[in-house]
Amino acid sequence: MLETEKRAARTIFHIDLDAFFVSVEQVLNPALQSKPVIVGGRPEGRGVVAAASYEARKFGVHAAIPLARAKRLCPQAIFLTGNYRKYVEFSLKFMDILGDYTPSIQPGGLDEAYLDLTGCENFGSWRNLALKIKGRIKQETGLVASAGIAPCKVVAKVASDLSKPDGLIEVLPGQEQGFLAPLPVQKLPGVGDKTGKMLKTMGIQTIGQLADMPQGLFKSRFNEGMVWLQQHARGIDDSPVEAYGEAKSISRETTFEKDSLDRAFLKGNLRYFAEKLGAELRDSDKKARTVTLKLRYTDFETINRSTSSREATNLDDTIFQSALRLLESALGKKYKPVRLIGLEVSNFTAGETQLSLFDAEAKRLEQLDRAIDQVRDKYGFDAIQTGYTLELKQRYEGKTRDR
Ligand code: TTP
Ligand code: MG
Repeated sequence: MLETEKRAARTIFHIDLDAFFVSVEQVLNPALQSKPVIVGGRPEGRGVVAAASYEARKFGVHAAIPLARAKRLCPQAIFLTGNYRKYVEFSLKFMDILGDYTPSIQPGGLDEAYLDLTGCENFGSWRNLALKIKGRIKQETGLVASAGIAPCKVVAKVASDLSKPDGLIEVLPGQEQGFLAPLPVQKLPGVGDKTGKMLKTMGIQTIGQLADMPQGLFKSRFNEGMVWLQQHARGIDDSPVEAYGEAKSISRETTFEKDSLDRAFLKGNLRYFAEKLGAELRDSDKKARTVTLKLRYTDFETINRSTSSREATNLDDTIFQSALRLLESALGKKYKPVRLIGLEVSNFTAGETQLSLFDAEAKRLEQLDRAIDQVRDKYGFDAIQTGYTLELKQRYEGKTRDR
């Protein structure tokens, strides 16, 4: 093999926990094991299924179907409301285990991650390493993971998905396209119901047919931005394993429908902004040294107050505490209602170089915040509430505009 070819070949693992929310419930309450269990809420409610055990899946129950329908399909199922905090705790343990094998980890949610193991010393086969990781996950968390090994991310993900439950599939370099070809096109990440139906009307049912579609025809049906889909269908995906992208925005502000003097309400808004800004900083792997509070009073007087610290941060709570101190000193004994409140973080440093990264507690908090970001990215900001934002939500639902 030529030197350049050797360098180009990568080893990517995709590891995804089986029936994650349900499995956590089963670990915490072994009486639920081997039973049809559904997390999402009461079947008489209006919600949808978040997770279903494999026993429940035999009856046709799966994520995103209405709970009422799940109840009709599987009347004997045990329905649970679920608890995100517990899932986040298990997720942290899971990610900690993965972190023992490489720093190059890209979480795709609470229960899945890509690992780039290219160039890592491996004294056995990749397969044995994956089995070892699966074994540790089982032993240390009680959860079952499935794994895909491939030279690129998309193939690794399809492989782990196909191997479920408790599976492991390795796709060797050169076998990517052949592995994908016979699979239904819906197995390819990015092909949802809509694209799947559209492809079906064109007679395309397998990933192989999508890969072989003449380029002109593909371009006539899909816009230029979709070229990657056909590349993926051919097992080609050069995207690196990377945790975080570029941040776009660093400030948040809201004009109230009704001017307010209620400090708990103002604090709730700041907590919400601190969580949003913290998430954006973590997302772009940045930390900020300066926090600025903006207040506009009922008479349009506008003030900006800043505080800077030597140590940069991307933690929700650190940003929030700075904002609170600024709010207290800005309001003082003033009793002038506020019509606009805003928060900004600035004075960035790149995340890696910060001392706090070596501080175990700060790192743990950061991981927790990141895990919460993942759930919110997938299922909406409301999926997880802290005490402050919950109060804000209850007081103020639908009345604030956040830009
Ligand atoms: P998934 O990994 O998609 O599903 P899963 O872990 O339940 O099952 P498996 O991987 O074995 O197919 O999602 C992880 C968790 O995310 C899932 O346990 C619950 C949550 N989730 C939702 O809340 N709503 C959803 O629509 C989906 C798909 C997942
Ligand atoms: Mg899963």
